[in-house]
Amino acid sequence: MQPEGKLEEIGAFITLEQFIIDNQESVASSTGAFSRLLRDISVAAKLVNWHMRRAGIVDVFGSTGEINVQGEVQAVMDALAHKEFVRALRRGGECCMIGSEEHSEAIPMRAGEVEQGKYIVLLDPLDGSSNIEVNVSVGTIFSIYHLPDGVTEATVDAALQPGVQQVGAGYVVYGSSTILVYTTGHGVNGFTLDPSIGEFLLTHPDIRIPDDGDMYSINEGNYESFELGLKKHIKWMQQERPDAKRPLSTRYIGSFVADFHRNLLKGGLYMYPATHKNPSGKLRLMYEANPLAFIVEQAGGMASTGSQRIMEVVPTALHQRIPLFIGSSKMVETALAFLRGEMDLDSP
Ligand code: AFP
Repeated sequence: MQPEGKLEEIGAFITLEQFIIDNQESVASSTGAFSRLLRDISVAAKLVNWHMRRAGIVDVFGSTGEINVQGEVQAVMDALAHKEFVRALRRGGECCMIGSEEHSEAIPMRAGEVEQGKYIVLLDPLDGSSNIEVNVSVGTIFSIYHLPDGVTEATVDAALQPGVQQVGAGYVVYGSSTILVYTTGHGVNGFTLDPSIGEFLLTHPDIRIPDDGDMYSINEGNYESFELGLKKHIKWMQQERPDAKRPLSTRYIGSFVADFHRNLLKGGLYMYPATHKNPSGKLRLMYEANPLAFIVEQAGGMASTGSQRIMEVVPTALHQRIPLFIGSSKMVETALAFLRGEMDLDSP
């Protein structure tokens, strides 16, 4: 429960740890393993936050000189964030395998040991990292699956499950404050890190995304390579029709997780379609699109490839890219109607 007063009443907030325990107790068969996994993720997030808050003071800007699996320059902070999550999950023992944007292969956790964790974690340790040097919000995105029944070895094939099989998903935004938002399929809750006590506190209980919004997010620099339906949709959103609450505003940070978080709280539409440069879209299915699709659906919104529900896509590769239309349900539905040719510039 969020207290009515001001933040001085810190003790009245529920901590993430307490929230996790309370929810674990409501599941009779729970062994506590999943709760421990979430705790490990939150510990890693705090460590990444600590590194982020020192950026500019200590030398964590710039690149490692490595090119990551996406063919992108790896930032020092990308590598640090990857290391913190792998270390926390390895130490915790509940995770059998990690798939990370910063590592081409799946990373087995306790190879050869009889007792291994039963969860697979796929993550983008630091989304939007090209923005760090200019103090723009960045974030971590994670997706959690069970090791499938009967599977004893945590190989990449075990991780290639459609998004509907996620047992948990979440993200952290390292912004003006640091917030962790997650779902286990029973709604969406957000926890703000209180730096004075080092705890995530429940500040955004039961998040619901507005059905409609007045902001859209897309890299319009790619306009020439968009398909016709999308070009029309953008022009339609820009029309001067005050009676229909248009034109809409554009908001594009270039950190997907930050754009998504704003749209989740205020209503909006984020699109990264196929382009000439990225014919399959730019974002990654397994650790960007799926986890945020799970969250947006749990909050009452929608996520689509343009022709299919994101969470029903059967994955073929760990680092697979996918076109993405995600956000408020009315806005996603309108985008899809334009793509199908059912709406046009003269539509109301
Ligand atoms: P980086 O992590 O390399 O900064 O990429 C960020 C990202 O994957 C996503 O967070 C942004 O929304 C998207 O790329 C921005 O891509 P464009 O620069 O092509 O718009």
